[in-house]
Amino acid sequence: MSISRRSFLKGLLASSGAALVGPGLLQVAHAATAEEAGKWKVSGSHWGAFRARVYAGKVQEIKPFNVDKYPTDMLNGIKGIIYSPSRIRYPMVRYEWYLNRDKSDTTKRGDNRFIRVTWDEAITLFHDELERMQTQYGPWALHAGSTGWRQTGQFHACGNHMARAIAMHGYSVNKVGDYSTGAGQTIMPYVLGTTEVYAQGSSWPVILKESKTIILWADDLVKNLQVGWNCETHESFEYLEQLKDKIAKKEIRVISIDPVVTKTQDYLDCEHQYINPQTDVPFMLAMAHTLYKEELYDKKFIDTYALGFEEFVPYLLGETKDKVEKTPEWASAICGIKADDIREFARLLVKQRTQIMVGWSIQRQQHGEQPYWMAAVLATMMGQIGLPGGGISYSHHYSSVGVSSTGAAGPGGFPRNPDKPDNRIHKNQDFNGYSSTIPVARWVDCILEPGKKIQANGATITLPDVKMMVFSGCNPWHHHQDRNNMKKAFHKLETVVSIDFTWTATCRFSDIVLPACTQWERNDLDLYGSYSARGVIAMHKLVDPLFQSKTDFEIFALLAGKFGQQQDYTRGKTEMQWVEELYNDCATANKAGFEMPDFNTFWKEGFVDFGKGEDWVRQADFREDPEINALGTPSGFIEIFSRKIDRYGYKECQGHPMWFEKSERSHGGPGSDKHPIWLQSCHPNKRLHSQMCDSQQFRETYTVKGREPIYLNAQDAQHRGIKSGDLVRVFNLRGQLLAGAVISKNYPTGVARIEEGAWYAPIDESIGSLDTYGDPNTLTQDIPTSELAQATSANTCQVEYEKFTGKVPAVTAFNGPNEVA
Ligand code: PGD
Ligand code: PGD
Ligand code: 6MO
Repeated sequence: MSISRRSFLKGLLASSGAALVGPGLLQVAHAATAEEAGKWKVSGSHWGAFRARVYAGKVQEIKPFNVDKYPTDMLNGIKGIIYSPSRIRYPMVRYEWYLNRDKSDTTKRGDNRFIRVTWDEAITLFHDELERMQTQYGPWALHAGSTGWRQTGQFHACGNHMARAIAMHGYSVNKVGDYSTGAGQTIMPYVLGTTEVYAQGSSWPVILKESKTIILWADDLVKNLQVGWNCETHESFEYLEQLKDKIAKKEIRVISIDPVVTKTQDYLDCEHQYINPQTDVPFMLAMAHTLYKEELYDKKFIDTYALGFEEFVPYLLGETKDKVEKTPEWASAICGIKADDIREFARLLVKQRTQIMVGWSIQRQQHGEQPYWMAAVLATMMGQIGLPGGGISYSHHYSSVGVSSTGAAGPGGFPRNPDKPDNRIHKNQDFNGYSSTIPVARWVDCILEPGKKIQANGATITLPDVKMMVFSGCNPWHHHQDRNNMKKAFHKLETVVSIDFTWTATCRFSDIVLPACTQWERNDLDLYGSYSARGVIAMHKLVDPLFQSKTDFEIFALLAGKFGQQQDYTRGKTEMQWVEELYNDCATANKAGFEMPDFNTFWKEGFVDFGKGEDWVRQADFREDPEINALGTPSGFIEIFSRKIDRYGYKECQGHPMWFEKSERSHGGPGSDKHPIWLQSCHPNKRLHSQMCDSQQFRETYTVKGREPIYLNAQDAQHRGIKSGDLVRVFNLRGQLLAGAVISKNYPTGVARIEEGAWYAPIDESIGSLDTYGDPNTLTQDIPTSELAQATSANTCQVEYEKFTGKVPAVTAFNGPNEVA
C-alpha cells in the first residue's frame, strides 16, 4: 500500500546497476591535516556530516564537513544531545509496574517514578512480557511501533534491530504508511502512479533554466531542507541561492501560497499569496473553473494523457454532488482571496512555463488527500507535466530532492527480517479475527476500540486488541495527536517498553526503559545525500557509550540471547564486521560504474565521493510516450477520476477531488466561534521533530521563559493583552499548555504556530494536566484524513489563548525520571 523511505533507498540500490552516470568518479575528501588527523573524526547526522575534535574522552568541538557548503547551525546542538541532562543512564522500570506487573495501576503511568534495574533484569522482564503476549494472548496483542526518525547510520538503524529480534521471537501487529505523508502517499499512486512524495524531482538546474514561474504551495524549502533522511549534504542551497539571484533580476517569479510568510519567502524575497488555512482546495477548484470557462486549459494534453475529465467537469460546474458551481466568487468567501485575483492567478499559471512545488503539511490535515489530488488535476489542465521547468512536484522540500542523483548504490542496512522465516520461537499466526496490519496513525484507536472495523485504502481493517507496545527510534508522545486521548489509551495497555537514549515523554509513559546510545557512540556508515546519492560517509565512534547505554545491536542481541537466538541474530558478527560487510556489498553493487577504495582506506579517509549526477526531468518519459512509459495508475494515465476509489464508496474521498468542510477551521469556519485561532504545528526550524529539544544550551537560543515559543499575530495578541516574552496558556476542549509568546509580522490574524516536536511536559499524569513546556499535540485532534488513507490530521486544530497569570510551574520535561531508591 505504501512505499517507505527504506524501500525508496532499496529502489536506489536496485536501479544503480542500470542507471549509472558517467565514468567512475572517485574522489576522496580532503584528508585532514596532519595535526587534525589524530584528533578530528568524521561522523554524520540528519543535519549533515561533520568533523569532531575529541580529546580527554569527550567531544570538544564540531565543525562542518568540507563538502557541505551550507551547513546548518543545528550542528551546534549535537554536543548538547550527547551530554544532555535528559540522557537515560541506566535500565529503568516504572516503580508501580515493577511491583505489580500487568496488574499495575495504569492510571499512574506517566507519574515518572522509576526504579533502576540491571541490564539482565531489564532484558529478562522485556522477554517475559513478549512471552506472556504470545502465550496468554497471541500475535495480535503485541505492536512494536517503530515509525520515525531513527538516527543516521545504516547498520545501527534501530527499527531494523527491533523488528528482527521481535520477529525472531514471534509475529506481531504491523503498520503501513507514515506520519509525514500518509495521505499523499496513499492518494497519489491512484492519480500519478507513484507516491510522488518520495520521488526524485526534476533537477534544479533545469528548473532554473526553464521555469518562468515557480509556485511554492505550502512549501518552506529553506527551513525543511536543513534536514535529510540520510546524512544531508545541503547541495540544494546552492540552487536556492541562484534562484534568489534570478528573482532579483526578475528572470523568475516565485510565489509562496501560504497563510504565513515562510523562511523561504524571507530568504528569496519572493512574492506571497496569502490564503486562509485549510482552504487550498476551493482556491484550486476556482482556478480550474477559470481555466475551463476561459478555455485556457490544455485540451490536447488532457485527451492524450489523462482520464476522467468528463466526470470532474460537472462537479466544477455545480451539476453534481453538492450542486455548487466552483466559481472564484464561491471560493473567495472560503479561502480569503479576491475572486479577480483567483482568475488572475489561474491565467498566470498557463501564461508561461510554471513549476508547482507542493509541501506536505496540507496533506496532514483532514481530507488531506484532496489538495494533493486537486493540485494534480490543476497541473494536468495546465498541460505542462513532463516539460522541463513545468509540471508538479510533491517533494522538492525534502532531503535534497532536485539535486541530481548520481545513480550510485548506497550501503544497505541491518536485515529487518529473520534469515529463515520459520526460525521464530512462536509460530502462531492466528490474529483471532483481527487485522495483522493497521494504518500507522490508528494505533491509539486499536487500544481504545479493539474489534472496531474501519475502511482503509480499499480494505476493511479490524482493529487488533493491542496489550503491549514496544517503541524504538520513534517518540509517539511527540508524534501522535491528542495527548489526553493517548493517556486514556495507555490506561488500557498492560506493558510498554521504550528503547531510546534520551528521557522523552514516551519513556515517562513506559514501564520498561532501556538506554540506547547515540549515533556518535557507535561505528557506522551512511549514504551521503539521500536522493543525490553523493557518496558514502563513515560515522566514526566519537566516544564510548555513556553511562550504561548500549547500541541497539547489543540490546536486541541480548534480547535474542534470552530465547537462544543470539548467534542467528548477529550472524556471529561484530559491529565493525557488519560495517565492513555493508561497505563491501555497496562497493560490489557499484562495481560497474563507481570505483570505491578498500574498506580500510575508506574508513581512514571517512568519505567516498560519487560526484554529481545528470540533470533529469520528472515525467518526461511519460510525456514522450504515454503508452510505453505508462504511469503506475490502474489505467496507465493520469486519473482525474478514479474508478477504483469511486467503487470504494467512501464519503470523504470520492471518485474525483472535492471540497469538504473541515471539522474545525479558522476565519469563520466550524469551531472558530469558541476557538478562533488556527494552530499550525509545522516542522521546527532548529530541531528535527523532538530530536535536539534535549540539547539544553541550543534549546535556550529559542525558548521564551524556558518554554517553547508560540508565534502570534500582533493584533490577535494585543487584543488579548499579550506581548512578546509573556507566558501564554493555549487551550481547547482537548487540552492546555504553556508557551512563550513571540509576536511576529509573518503571522496573519487567526493563525498561530507552535513547532511540532516540543517535548510534552505535563504537571502530572492526570488527564487534562497542564503541559508546562508546549507540545502542540496536547491540543491537536486524533482523527483520520478520510477512509482512504486513515492518516494524521494534525493541522486541523483550533485553539484559544490567553495571558498566563497563575503561579508559574516548573518545566517537567528535561530532568529524566524520579528515581525510587
Ligand atoms: P522524533 O522526534 O524524530 O519523531 O515523529 P518521530 O517519532 O520520528 O523521534 C525519534 C525518537 O527516536 C527520538 O526520541 C530519538 O531519541 C529516538 N532515536 C533516534 N535514534 C535512535 C536510535 O538509534 N536508537 C534508539 N533506540 N532510539 C533512537 C516524527 C513525526 O511526527 C513525523 S515524521 C511527522 S511528519 C509528523 N509531523 C507532525 C506535525 O507536523 N504536526 C504535529 N502536530 N505532529 C506531527 N507528528 C509527526
Ligand atoms: P511544514 O513545515 O509542516 O513542512 O515538510 P512540510 O512540507 O510538511 O509546513 C510547510 C508550510 O506549509 C508552512 O509554511 C505552513 O505555513 C504551510 N501550511 C500549513 N497549512 C497550510 C494550508 O492549509 N495551506 C497552505 N497553503 N499552506 C499551509 C515536513 C518535512 O520536513 C517532514 S515530514 C520531515 S519528517 C522533515 N522534518 C523536518 C524538521 O523536523 N525540521 C527541519 N528543520 N526540517 C525538516 N524537514 C522535513
Ligand atoms: Mo515527516
